Amino acid sequence: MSAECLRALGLWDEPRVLEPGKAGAGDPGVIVSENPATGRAIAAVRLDDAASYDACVAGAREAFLKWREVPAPVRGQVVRAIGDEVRRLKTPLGELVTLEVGKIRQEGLGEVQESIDIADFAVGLSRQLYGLTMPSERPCHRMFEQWLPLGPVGVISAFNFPNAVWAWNAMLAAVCGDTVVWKPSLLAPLTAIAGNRIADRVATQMGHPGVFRLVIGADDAVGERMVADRRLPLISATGSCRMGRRVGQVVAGRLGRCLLELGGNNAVIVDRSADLDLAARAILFAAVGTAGQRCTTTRRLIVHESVVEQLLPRLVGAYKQIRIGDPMDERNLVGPLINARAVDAFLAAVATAREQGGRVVIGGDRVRVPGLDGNFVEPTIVRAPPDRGLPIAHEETFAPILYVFTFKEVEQAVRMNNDVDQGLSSAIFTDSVRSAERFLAPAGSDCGIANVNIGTSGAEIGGAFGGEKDTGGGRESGSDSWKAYMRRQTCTVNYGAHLALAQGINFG
Ligand code: UN1
Repeated sequence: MSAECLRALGLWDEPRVLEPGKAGAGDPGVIVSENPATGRAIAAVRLDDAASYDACVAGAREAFLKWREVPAPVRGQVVRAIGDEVRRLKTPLGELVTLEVGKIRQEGLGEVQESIDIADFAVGLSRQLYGLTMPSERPCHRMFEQWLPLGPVGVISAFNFPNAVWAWNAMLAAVCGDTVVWKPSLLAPLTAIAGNRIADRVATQMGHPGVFRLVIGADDAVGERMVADRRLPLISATGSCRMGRRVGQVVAGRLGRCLLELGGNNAVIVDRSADLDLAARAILFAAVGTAGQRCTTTRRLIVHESVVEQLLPRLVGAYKQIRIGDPMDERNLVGPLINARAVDAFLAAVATAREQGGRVVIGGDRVRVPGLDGNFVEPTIVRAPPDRGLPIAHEETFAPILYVFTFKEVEQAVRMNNDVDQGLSSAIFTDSVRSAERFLAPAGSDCGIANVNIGTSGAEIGGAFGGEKDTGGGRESGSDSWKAYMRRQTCTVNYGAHLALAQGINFG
């Protein structure tokens, strides 16, 4: 399978992709991409250095000077053709995601669908980059705003959505008239090469080379240069809060623009009136899907004390039926964590939870899958001690651990929802209009995403995606997120023969 999807995507034709055995052992200019389900090498990838980074950004700048002059609907046609090509290659690309980052095949395909969806969205958007017209206070004056291309955009992406998050940025940036310099996670370089190759090949065939660019390198060689680079007016970065703080500070230091999509510590509130079957199914997907490695994963469950003894057994029953193993095997719902470090972080969090008085209801250990030397762990539920906090639940551990708390009044549940540093996604399960509306009111959830009777993960591309507080404040994907990729210009035209000053000033 490995060879098949790599071949279908043309990866062996890429000069920077090497057979794993052919890479010089210990060569610091090369990384090996490993399959997290088997621990085996898939291929080796040659890294960029300072010089190739520089050439890449210079090329992106040059391409930008031409691309910005292409009419937006024509840019949209290029994005449309890219979306069509991704549709054609959906299966191998989805399987490559599974192979390289270990998410189950259904989710690998779902991720590629998300990229197709945002391409479709961007095509429509290419005819809707609307500005406003304002009435001028002066006679014979017209005042309006227009949105203009911004420049080459730097995109930094994480391992867990190695195709879709780039697509959210790249497809919008492209219709907005920007070129893209993409620095993917070093844990998913092959998916990045495949995704960028499709976009670049299609755009080049249509006469627009150099719009989509890739730099693969370590943070010190490439990442730091990129965030400090004044040729990139916008840096859009997805990853940890620690990474985002660094990016935010450096970009602010050069007065650049940042779009930050950082950690989440998302909660589901289950109210006393909730449909518990619906809630249990949604919690299962949101807490266990992608082996708990989405930024939108449900990490905390806040349950009304009158229903917790009904809900928990249902969840435990469902957890017991989950099959863990090879993510390519469609019978499995949970694949591996990304690497051994993630397994260590999982085990450490479970141990800390125990020390802090948490009770492990199910799971808590690593899993040995016969025949596979992968990073598998058990989806885990930890019950917080009654009337005491569980400090570890304030941290985002990128693994399938769900901490369970109880509440008496919905206001208290909302306070608990908000009582973490991050503010990405949140949800309430309830059949009470009053509870649902309290959750959505100004004193309700403080997150960028607030759902009713839907889990915290699996957002559609049509809405703006992102969160508040330590999540970084950025919004990507749908709604009017495109505005981050353009510069706004306010224009006033005097078509009269007199110079009229605003604010009624009479100047001589
Ligand atoms: C992420 O985990 O970084 O809402 C993105 C979701 C997906 C995107 C997640 N559509 O879960």
